[in-house]
Amino acid sequence: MTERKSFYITTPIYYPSAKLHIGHAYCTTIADAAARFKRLAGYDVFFLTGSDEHGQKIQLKAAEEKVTPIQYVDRIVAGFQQLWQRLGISNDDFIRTTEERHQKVVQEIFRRIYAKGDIYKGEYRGLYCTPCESYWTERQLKDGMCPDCGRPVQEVAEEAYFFKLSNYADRLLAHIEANPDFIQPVSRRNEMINFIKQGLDDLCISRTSFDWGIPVPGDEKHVIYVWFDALTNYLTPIGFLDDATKFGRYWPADVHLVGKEIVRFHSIIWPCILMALDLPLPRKVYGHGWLIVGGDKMSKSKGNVVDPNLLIDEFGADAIRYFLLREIVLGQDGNFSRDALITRINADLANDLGNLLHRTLNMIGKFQAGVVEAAGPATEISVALRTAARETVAEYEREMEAMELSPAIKRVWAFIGRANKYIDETAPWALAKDPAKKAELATVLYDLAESLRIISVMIAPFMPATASRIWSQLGQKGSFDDVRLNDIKDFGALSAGQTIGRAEQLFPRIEIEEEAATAKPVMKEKPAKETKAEVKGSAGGGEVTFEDFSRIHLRVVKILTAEHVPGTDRLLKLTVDLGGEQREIVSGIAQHYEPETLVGKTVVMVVNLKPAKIRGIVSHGMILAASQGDGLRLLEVDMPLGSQVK
Ligand code: ME8
Repeated sequence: MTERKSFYITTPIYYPSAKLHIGHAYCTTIADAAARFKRLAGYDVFFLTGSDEHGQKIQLKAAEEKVTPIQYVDRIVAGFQQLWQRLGISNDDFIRTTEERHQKVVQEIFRRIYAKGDIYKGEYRGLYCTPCESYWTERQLKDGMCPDCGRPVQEVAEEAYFFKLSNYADRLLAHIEANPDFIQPVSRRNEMINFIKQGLDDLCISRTSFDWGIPVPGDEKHVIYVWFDALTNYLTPIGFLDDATKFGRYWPADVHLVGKEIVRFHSIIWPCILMALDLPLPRKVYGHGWLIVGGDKMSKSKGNVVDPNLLIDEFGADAIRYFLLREIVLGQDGNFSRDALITRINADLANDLGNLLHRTLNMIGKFQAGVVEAAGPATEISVALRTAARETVAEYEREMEAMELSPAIKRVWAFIGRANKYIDETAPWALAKDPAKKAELATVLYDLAESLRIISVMIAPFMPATASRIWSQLGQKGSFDDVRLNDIKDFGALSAGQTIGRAEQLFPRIEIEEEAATAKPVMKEKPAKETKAEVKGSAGGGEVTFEDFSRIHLRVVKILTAEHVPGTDRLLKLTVDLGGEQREIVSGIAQHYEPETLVGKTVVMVVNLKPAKIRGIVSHGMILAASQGDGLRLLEVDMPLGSQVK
């Protein structure tokens, strides 16, 4: 038996200095789609993500919260792991740099490179801002002062260990030039070549000014610099020190997927460390672009940080994954907006994909009593559809192998469009009326069910939960995990005689209704709309179960701006901060509050309310108020932004 080809892909290990945002989710989703595709293509895949937990910044954060550093990171990292689970991330391991297995690797690597003479003790000189506990270079200063707090800095010198990066610059340059695919995209590669050509200084790899890190072996007042510690994470879980077979199978890594700002660490420092260890270099460092929000870089101070957990609550993981992978071309920056997300969900998922599935299952149910019959003789139009399916699978494979995810998705959607058109062209409802056309009808319905089976496999890397839902609605047996790309290369592998499963809607349309200006988008005495829950037998009616209630997500938000909606006397347009993310909402409270008195109030908002268009403004939520008679007061609370109300 031939050994299966292996594929090792990594994401950056993220800092637990704050909660993860949609940019982190973007990177991890790309890596997940690539890993899932390779599994589908029959590779033996190892997919790694994790957390980068040491360093001064984390130590300061923990001190601010009056907990120990490990208590602090344990809490945040549990949130990382929960997010990845909710987003359907299929990582094979999760590396935390505070784990003992990692500490051993870092110290061993330090020892080996030191023994070789490529690490030496020297003096680190820098400009230090005591109140900020930060080192700066001359260039980073603002008017000679600390760029963070504006206070004077002092020149300090401290004993430190250095890695002889300079020893490896020529070999590295030769490697980059001989391997055009090593750094991608090409714009990043050119940047790196220019950077190396300017000359590489030796790298300071230890600190004595704080102690939240891995101690230098034999000189424990030093801790190892966070990047030296972090980069070596890629070796730890694949058995660098303890499992030579596993290590041989997965190293060198096939792809280190990273954001463009850290390509330099991965394509210069990391290869030099590996050369010093006499280890082969990774095959590829891929620098993806940044997600921007409303045309701006995400930042806490701008309040435009998008929380992926809230998006999953509202739209489900697969819709978010689809949007990120389809909308943004790998390697380029891309914009995230809720409106664009909703448009994609409605057009591509509810309409194109949802309708194809719904129409097909409906017709098999109605015209063939729910059993997919064997195809009759192929018609010209059927041959054309089958050819399109084969070509789509072949091109999809080529693009996915090249990590061209967005083009691959577009190709699958072109085929979904082709299959929808096939329904219109063949008009199965007309064929069903004519007994002489039974065989022709069987061909059409078989072709559609088989197309959907093929589509479900192709979308599995992007939308794993949706793929297996389609699979079971088609009545396919067995676990989706056993499906391989080879199973869809020949059109016609779907076995006839199978009973289809229960049809379920994949993606409900997100209605953005035009609401009348008299709409009451604040909660009055009673909820404006009852939930879909069945209301059983209570005298007052309107009883809801706890599950019904917990579907309503309430959070503490702060009102940032408030203004009248022109031409109305009841409506105000508000911008609110959910603790990072900003939303626009329309609220019918103008008769109770002057806009300027609202700014700064901390109130409660329903965050997963269906968006509604009111007077041309899309309102993404509803704030709660209590009212009696003509009086109305918002529910103000004294809790941190983003707190859940339950
Ligand atoms: O740099 N758009 O961790 P980090 C897209 N611990 N991707 C984004 C993004 C955005 N707006 N913001 C962040 C570190 N990312 C180090 C890495 S690796 C050995 C050590 C993604 O928490 C992107 O992949 O700052 C970026 O490179 C990474 O998160 C940085 O995460």
